[in-house]
Amino acid sequence: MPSLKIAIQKSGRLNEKSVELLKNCGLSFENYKSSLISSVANFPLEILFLRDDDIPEYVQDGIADLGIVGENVINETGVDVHYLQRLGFGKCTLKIAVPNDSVFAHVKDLEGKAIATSYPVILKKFLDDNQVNATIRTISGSVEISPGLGLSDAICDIVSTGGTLRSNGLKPFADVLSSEAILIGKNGIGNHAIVKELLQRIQSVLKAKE
Ligand code: PRT
Ligand code: ZN
Repeated sequence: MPSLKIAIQKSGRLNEKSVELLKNCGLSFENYKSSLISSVANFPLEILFLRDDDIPEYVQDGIADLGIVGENVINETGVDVHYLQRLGFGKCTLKIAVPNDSVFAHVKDLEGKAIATSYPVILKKFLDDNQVNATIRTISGSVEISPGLGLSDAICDIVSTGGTLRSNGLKPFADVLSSEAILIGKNGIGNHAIVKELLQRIQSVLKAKE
């Protein structure tokens, strides 16, 4: 049988858990070292190691058949892909946060304010849904320091423990999106025999963890 391709994160917060999940499914392969692609010795699958931001589009365009990536990244890229399985790791929440001393009480209080984020698409939708007009300042990293620098009145960023917010004098203000790692597939791939077999194995691994 010709093999399928699954894209996972090359390094970062989702890499280890993605590799562990596939290994727990009985797949035998080398984790990313220098090559960006590994073949699985005992299953018709190849593993592509990519930046997480590229995974949704690779799957949408069919360069990879499957992918493991955070829901936040899927929503931000706005791709048309199929959700095959929620994976229960990489859990986090995209939140709006404000300086500890700020007096904002309602989302409406963000009207006319500047919000820094790496998630302009998701934030825009949230603000529109709440009928709030605010300036979105898109920055690619270190979003948490922008209120302290006078660049924004609030931020919208991923929070897990909340430690980063606290150490930057910020407090959570509104939840925008809950996220976890998702197994996605290109449209129509769900009925493929290899995908069905992999899904079955993933579901038993997840069940054993319950
Ligand atoms: O290199 P590449 O582009 O592949 O990776 P990346 O640097 O863009 O992403 P990475 O590895 O940091 O995160 C991958 C995915 O993990 C994210 O897209 C989320 O789906 C998920 N995830 C889970 C998180 C966190 N938890 C998290 N805490 N992603 C980021 N953070 C960051 C957050 O941005 C903030 O700076 O951690 C900080 C906050 O953490 P706490 O614990 O202090 O609240
Ligand atoms: Zn990334």
